[in-house]
Amino acid sequence: MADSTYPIPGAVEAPSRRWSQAAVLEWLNSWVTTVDHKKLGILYIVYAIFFLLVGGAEAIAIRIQLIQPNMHFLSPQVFNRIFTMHGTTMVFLFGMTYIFGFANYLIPLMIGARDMAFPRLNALSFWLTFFGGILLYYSFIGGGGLYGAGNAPDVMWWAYAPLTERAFSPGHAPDYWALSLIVTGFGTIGASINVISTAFCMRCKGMTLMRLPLLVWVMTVASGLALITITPLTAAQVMLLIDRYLGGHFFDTQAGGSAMIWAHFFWIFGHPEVYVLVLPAFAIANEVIPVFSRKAMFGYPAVVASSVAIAFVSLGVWAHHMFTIGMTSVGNAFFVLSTELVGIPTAIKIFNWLATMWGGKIRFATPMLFCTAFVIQFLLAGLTGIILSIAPWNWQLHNSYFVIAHFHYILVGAIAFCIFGGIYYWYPKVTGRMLSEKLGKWHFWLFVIGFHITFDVMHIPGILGMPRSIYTYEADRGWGTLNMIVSIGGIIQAIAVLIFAWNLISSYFKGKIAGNDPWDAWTLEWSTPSPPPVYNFATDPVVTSRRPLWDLKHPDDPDWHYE
Ligand code: HEM
Ligand SMILES: [Cu+2]
Repeated sequence: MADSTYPIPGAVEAPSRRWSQAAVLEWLNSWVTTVDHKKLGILYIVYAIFFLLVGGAEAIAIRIQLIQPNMHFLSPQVFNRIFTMHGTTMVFLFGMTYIFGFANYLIPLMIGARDMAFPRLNALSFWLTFFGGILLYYSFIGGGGLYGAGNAPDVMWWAYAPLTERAFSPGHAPDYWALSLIVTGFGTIGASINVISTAFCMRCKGMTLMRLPLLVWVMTVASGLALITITPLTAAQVMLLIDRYLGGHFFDTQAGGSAMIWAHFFWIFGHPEVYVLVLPAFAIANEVIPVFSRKAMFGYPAVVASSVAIAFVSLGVWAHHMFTIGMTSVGNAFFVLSTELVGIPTAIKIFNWLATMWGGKIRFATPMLFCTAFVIQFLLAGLTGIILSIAPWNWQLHNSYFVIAHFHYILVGAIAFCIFGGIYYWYPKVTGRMLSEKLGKWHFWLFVIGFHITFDVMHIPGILGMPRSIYTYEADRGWGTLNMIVSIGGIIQAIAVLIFAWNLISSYFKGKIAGNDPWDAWTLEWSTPSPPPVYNFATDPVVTSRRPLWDLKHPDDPDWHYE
């Protein structure tokens, strides 16, 4: 276990650290100019966690405003800005970046490569994303300053036309929304191209497509989907800017344009986006669940096929966000059915995870706790999705709090849980030290409990008719107690996330030394020192099965027996 032959940050290097100005500059320079996939991966993850905290703080601000009727914690305008920034931050700055953090760090290590296919494009993609995020938050400082929240976007994260036209939004809020997301969008395009090229072209000897670790497969599918769908979003944003500054009338209903064009462009991106965010969460669960069940993943080809199927089907369901615009009944029927079709590959996935755990020797270390909670969570979220996909029910629940409860069930229940699990799992590889299991268990239980208090209860005011995106509500509606409970759950989740942040920092300096392979795992990254050297592998690996490290550890029972 304790393996001190490798440079462990904080342990071996700490005594020689000189915090002179030159040393600090050199350290900064090494991060800013890096093209190493591992450093870029770490940058993406740190960026994502930072914006998870920012978006979380915004969520808490929203929940304080709604904790009881007639609150005046935020002004209506600042509420709109904070609310828009929460959604935009969580989807684009946190969700879209954690993917490339995990993908960048892990894919080359898992496929036995030295780096990504295009290291410089990789750095360019990260910095585009980075400056897009800065541009978005810079909007807080514009006219009206911080207290009035400046020019921060206030058009909701879906920015429906025609609210975004100059006539209705004269300031710069929609400009910040569109421009910063165009910039991060270019980063996403570069990063996706890199992931796909790396998975197809950089595999070591013996790593056939049917031996790719499932994480690599699923991340590649998600990147392909991101590449396809970011295009209509970018096009719509450019059209919006043309409307606002060059006299275009794409979305201007008074001049013969159509607000529906926006809705279509946005949701042909927006719906698959859910799967761009959720597939990488699946990818993490696909690695963690088998290792902690001591069994190979059940039904490898079915996992691959269902991921590809989910990506395809998700491209044909976007108008379930638009049932209330008054489509024809044939249109409605098509989108109800295509939406429910996604249930089939999703059910296959849940079945595969359960079958992997079935009869396994399960170890409930923190990574496994999070991934198990995710599976249960995802099943529940799927059920609320089916409710919403039925057109007449959708008419009832549209724009109600039920919708907010549903998508947080999916987004927080899948993404947040799997990211947490994944970070507990790979932190030892990245830093050479384990995260504290004790803090991990606190983090886990507080987060699950807070999560259920918030989002289970949130369905009820939705059914009782509480609309989404409202600034405040009257006392006689009977939503007060429910909202109080929802807000308290949110605060419990925030405490859990702060414990996590503390764990990340303190374990970096004081955590138990991890060694190469603390979980007794079987993918290639665990065969390298922790942290891995710049060149990853001293000699190019050659693999003969899906679980190369298992073969080394159990030569009597090699993995290819099971393929
Ligand atoms: C501690 C966790 C969180 C809490 C308590 C929370 C709370 C909220 C609340 C209260 C709203 C406003 C709903 C309304 O008034 O209509 C909201 C909106 C939103 N949240 Fe969160 N949130 C959390 C985490 C997340 C995460 C992790 C994501 C995404 C990965 C996310 C994505 C969104 C989006 C996209 C909206 C836009 C609202 C809409 O579509 O109507 N949230 N959130
Ligand atoms: Cu959708």
